[in-house]
Amino acid sequence: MEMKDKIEQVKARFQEEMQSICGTEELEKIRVAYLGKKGLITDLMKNLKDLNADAKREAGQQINQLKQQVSEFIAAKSSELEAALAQARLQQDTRYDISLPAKPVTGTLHPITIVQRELEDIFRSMGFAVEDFKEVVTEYDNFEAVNIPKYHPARDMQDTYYLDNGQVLKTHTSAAQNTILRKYGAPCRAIFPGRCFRNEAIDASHENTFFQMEGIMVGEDISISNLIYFMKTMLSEVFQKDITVRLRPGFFPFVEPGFELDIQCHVCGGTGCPTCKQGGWIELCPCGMIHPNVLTMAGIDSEKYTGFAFGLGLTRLAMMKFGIRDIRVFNSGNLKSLEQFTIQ
Ligand code: FA5
Repeated sequence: MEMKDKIEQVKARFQEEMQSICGTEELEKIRVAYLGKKGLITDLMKNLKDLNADAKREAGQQINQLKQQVSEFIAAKSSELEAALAQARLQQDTRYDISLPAKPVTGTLHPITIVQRELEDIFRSMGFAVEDFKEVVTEYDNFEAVNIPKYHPARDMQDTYYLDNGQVLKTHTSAAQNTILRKYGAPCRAIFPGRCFRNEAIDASHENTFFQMEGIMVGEDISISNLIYFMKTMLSEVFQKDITVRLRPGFFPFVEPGFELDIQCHVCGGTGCPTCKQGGWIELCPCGMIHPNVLTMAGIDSEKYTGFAFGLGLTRLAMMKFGIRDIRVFNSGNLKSLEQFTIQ
């Protein structure tokens, strides 16, 4: 048989065989049968050596052409089969459905996070913005901006951690007052929960790392009645019942007048226990009318505007809400204790 005919024969056979291909494995077998080391096209190449120069050139070109056609055809068929396979897999595969809602995350929230979020919701519903603030702050923000000048004895009220760079670990959330007042101007209402640090001796109700939640409201006619209203609303929402509170005069350089709001100890019901140091009351929320100096330092006209501020002891509130007797539980990292609290 002439070389030309042999080539045509291989070509016709390939075209016929390709008609019935329906799988990638079959296609691979065909590829090996034609293009492999012992394949039909490779065989044709080997036969070239028996031809004279002219015939060799002509047949060589034809074989190369055939080889190229076969390679291209196989590549195209291979992509087609793979696409069909992927499509079939997608249709059968029921493992992924991106429209399904995510499974609930396992684990529990820390009791302070639970109370903090609850308070944020309560205050948001009363029109307060919720703000976050740094834990490392300047002395100015922590003291001067809230009317506690350098060398003022009031600095000793909070045993402060000083850093080498002159900054301090925030001793109270009041450190954010100046920044928040400047950010919103007057009128405004905002709360800003945060972690505070004091170099204190630790006992059942004192930690060196604890949480507070500051709140401020500034406007043209804000008075002590507004303050009492918001405190009462907040506490009755948190405890879902009327709770006994008392208001005592309290001194804080950044409020005038200043008060201490105590709540009756929830752990012992007011009879006295280590949590309330046998007194029956827990100091929970100092508050008062913002000192005019603080407003002025934040660029607010203190002749026109008044406001109240409070510094809720968030950690202590969580103790009362969940009946936790010892504050050290919160930072203990003891999951057995911490896992049991849920939103009520
Ligand atoms: C202050 O920190 C004031 N900045 C609060 C304030 C804000 C007053 C705005 C007026 C206006 P005091 O040091 O009392 O105040 O702390 C406030 C609350 O934080 C306390 O009532 C208490 O509930 C909580 N607290 C204070 N120290 C600790 C501590 N070591 N461990 C746990 N809670 C604490």
